[in-house]
Amino acid sequence: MKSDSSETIVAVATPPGRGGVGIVRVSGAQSQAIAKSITKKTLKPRYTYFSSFYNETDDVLDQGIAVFFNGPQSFTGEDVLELHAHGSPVALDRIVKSILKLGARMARPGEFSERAFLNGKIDLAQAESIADLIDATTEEAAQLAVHSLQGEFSEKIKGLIRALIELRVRVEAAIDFSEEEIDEFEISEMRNALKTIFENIHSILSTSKRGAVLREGKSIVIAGEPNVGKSSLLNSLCGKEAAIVTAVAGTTRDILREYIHIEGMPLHVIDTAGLQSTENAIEQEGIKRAWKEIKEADEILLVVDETKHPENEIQKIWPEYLVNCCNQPSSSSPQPSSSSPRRRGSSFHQKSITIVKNKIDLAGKSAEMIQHEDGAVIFLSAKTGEGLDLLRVYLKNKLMGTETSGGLILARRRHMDALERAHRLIQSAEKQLSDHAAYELCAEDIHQAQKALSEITGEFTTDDLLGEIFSKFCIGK
Ligand SMILES: Nc1nc2c(ncn2[C@@H]2O[C@H](COP(=O)(O)OP(=O)(O)OP(=O)(O)O)[C@@H](O)[C@H]2O)c(=O)[nH]1
Ligand SMILES: [Mg+2]
Repeated sequence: MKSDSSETIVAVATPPGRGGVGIVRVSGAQSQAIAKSITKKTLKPRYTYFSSFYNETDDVLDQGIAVFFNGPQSFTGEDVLELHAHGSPVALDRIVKSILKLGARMARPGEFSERAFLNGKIDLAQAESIADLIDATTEEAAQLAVHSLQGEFSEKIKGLIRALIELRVRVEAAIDFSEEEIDEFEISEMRNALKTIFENIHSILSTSKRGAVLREGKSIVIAGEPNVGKSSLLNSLCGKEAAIVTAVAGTTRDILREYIHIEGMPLHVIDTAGLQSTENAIEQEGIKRAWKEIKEADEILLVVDETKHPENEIQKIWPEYLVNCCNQPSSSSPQPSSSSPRRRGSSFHQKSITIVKNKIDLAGKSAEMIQHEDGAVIFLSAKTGEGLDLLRVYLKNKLMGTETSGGLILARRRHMDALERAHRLIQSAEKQLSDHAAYELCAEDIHQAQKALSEITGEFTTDDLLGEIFSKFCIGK
């Protein structure tokens, strides 16, 4: 696959708006001729020239630095011209218009990166990491994106693909022999190889899943009865008075969303209306919306007023949750929770709830965390801030693990889908080999697993997939 460099493309590569410098980027066969027209100079590749930028009627549009890169030694692998002008949207627009008149066309979103991929300068996972680096909102996410851009993630995938190809050759060699003719040792070697690959995929998947949290963030809903301090907790977590806090029960009606970071982990924190039976139509609507958020959240912080609810068990504090979210009977059912410990353990894993016992300053208690098999109970005061650090550390460890983010992979959903598919196929290949001695089917599973992994780096892709990936980039990338 190669890009069609006969079509020369142009776009402003710097963000819209005013700034010190604005860069116009051109890629394709006409780049050199365009450079000559705009600067009235013959640019030696990879040298910087201070120059005026002219239009077709020889008016000077701006002045700045011009650099010409000759393909394939350029970002896209084609001839590339960069004009570093002043960051004036109007001046940049005039330069782009002149270049369009010289025969270039406007670049589509992500087309520079797409050309770099098609010309083999970077693989697909690296191209995606450019977008991830640009979109990163935390230092950790930016660092992981740079690791992927440098090819660390791609190397892991390519290593797996090489191992799969090697194994497939061995399995295919066995197809032509009868079962008795195949050496036991050879079979056990193949099985071991499958096991190793399976474990490697598993480990990459697990670091990808944790890394994905850094890309996408998790959603945390703060729920509970009115007046327990939900909005106060939101405000303390995000460090500003985002939500209205009053002593009146039923203050919050609308859903309020704030984006925060805990040690580099992005979180969407959502404050909701207090849950209670009410005749008030506005509050009813707020409560309906609150339940919708509760059902969709990754995590729930159930806030409880410690001065009113000394219990720590969710069945006693929030029986409605069981009915609404877990299809379990509430604690008023004939089975008391204390007599059914097994049911307790299994039902709550459907949704992750952390109980926050608030207002410890009024209850005269100290900050504390109690860990249960179903989750944790954290005692804090949203008002004084005591115990908030316990909650932060707990959330960070729960959602991302206790290790540093260094070894994680900033994976995208499509990477994880491909890894999961490959994982299942390797499991099936192992079954074909061990249970049925079906070498042909085993080889086919290995082949499909190899194809799934090749989708990540882009060795095996469809035009639709490429279109979908690059269309999400901005113009100029
Ligand atoms: N002493 C003390 N008061 C608190 C604490 N947290 C909240 N409050 C007070 O409790 C009252 C209700 O707080 P909010 O944060 O508005 O409670 P809410 O759960 O959002 O209430 P609704 O929006 O009505 O559902 C306010 O007067 C807060 O100042 C706390 O930790 N200690
Ligand atoms: Mg509130």
